Amino acid sequence: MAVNAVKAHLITLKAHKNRLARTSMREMFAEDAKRFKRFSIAWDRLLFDYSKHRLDERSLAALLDVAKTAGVKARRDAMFSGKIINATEGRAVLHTALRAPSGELIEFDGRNVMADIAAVRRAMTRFANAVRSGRYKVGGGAITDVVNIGIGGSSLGPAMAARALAPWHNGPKTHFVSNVDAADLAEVFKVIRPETTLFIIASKTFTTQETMRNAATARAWLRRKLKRKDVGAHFAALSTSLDKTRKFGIADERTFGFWDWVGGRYSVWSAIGLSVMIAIGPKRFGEFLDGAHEADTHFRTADYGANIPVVMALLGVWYRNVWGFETHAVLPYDNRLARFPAYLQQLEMESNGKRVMMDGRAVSTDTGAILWGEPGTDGQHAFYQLIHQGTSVIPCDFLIAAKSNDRLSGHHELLVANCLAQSEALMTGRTLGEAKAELAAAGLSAAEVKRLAPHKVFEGNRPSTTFLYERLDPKMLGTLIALYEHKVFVQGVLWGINSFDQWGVELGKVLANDLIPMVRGKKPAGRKDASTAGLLAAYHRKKR
Ligand code: G6Q
Repeated sequence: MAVNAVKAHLITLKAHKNRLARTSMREMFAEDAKRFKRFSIAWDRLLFDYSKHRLDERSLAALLDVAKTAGVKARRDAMFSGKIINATEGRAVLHTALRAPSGELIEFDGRNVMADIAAVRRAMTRFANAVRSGRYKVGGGAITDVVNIGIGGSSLGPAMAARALAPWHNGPKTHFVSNVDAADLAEVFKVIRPETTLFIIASKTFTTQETMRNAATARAWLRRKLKRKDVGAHFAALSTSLDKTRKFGIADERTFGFWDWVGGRYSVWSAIGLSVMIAIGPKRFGEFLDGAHEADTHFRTADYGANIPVVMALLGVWYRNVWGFETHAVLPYDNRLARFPAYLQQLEMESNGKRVMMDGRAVSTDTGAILWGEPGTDGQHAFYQLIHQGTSVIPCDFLIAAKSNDRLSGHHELLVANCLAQSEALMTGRTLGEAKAELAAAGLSAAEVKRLAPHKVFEGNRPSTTFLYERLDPKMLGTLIALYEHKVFVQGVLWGINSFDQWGVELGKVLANDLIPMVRGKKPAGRKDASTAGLLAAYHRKKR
């Protein structure tokens, strides 16, 4: 029977919350000179500072107890060793094998999966090198542009990573098309030349409606622009479904496989990463994998109290289930991590947006938080107002590099100062007395001070974590992603849910297929609800 370990500890955790509700972080920092040291983990190239949380040693110990009693270790070992932990789909969950050293023995179904992984990696490397060097030639010569066509897990990872690792790009330009909205592909068509473009069709199942539509449109576009016999060489495929890639007309030697034990949102480490490998080269792609493997080792070996993903998971549970905060913001002070929040949105919300436990019973506590975010400093000039003074408390993750990847002087110090200032302001706030004193010092009349002071008060005591890393390079990116992956995993175990299925996306797909003939005007709305039928009728009227 599935267990919700958080639920089992809720009374104890709430008692800690009630105790802590009477004090503020500001006071806790004043009382404890060692607070920063006590509540931060200095690991390898990364400092994880979680001292600005509503947490003391006793409440942290209570949270660590949840992890200890939830069976995290057993389930972690089951995942790493290839047990079928994705029970609703009958699958193992082995994305960690994709970044493990090739000498390791990891078995699934009586096969050493490491040999299969190495074979695909070699094929990807050969192809990536040939494309990058210009040895792979199409009608127009060497490839200048690579377009990854895929959606969800077959797009977000490579698109996010390609953007994050732009300073390492020394291959063809990369583009990502995911949306079935023609606008997505149309904009890319404007900037590529058919003669020198490679389309990578990334789809595990090779049936996804949006991807198949975009792939067919790309093929038709090439057929119009090139000689028909030349078109095939402009396609590669990333898929587990060889019969379907063949049917589409993509040669086996340009089809790179993966396995059903790689979940879509965990697939950037597999063949799905090919566009990134082509952009930055196999060596740098290897460093990306190494960074993730280091996080895997950390997750497997560090004590829970010094284990970054375990602490991340517990903080998430602490706020979601005990304090009742519904959302969580990820705020990278790293412009190239602009798509990181969107990537994490899928990772966390698709994995842990569940309402039943493994055994089908209702989960009885809240699960995955609503994750959102944008890069700082832009966000500061937009939505941070609500984070500072709104009525909702939003725990934040700040991410910042010590070293910039860009040589333009005078920027990075400002970026760092802004990042640190935000977490400081959220934590310390500004009391009414301080607000009044500041206004008085600025020369305002007593009446004006009284009128304006309430607006200038910052409640403070608002929680945040800061990830301070050396530099955003391929290895660091791999590490950061894997830390969040394991956070999600731990939370899934704590809530007793399956983080590796996504049935919630099915119904919309089924209904979209049902609606297509009605949208095309080939079938009446039939027994659709009045709103859907009304919208369809209005659509048909308006498009005339
Ligand atoms: C991820 C999901 C989902 C999936 C896409 C694309 O975990 O399963 O986002 O990646 O629906 O699926 P295909 O790769 O099969 O086209």
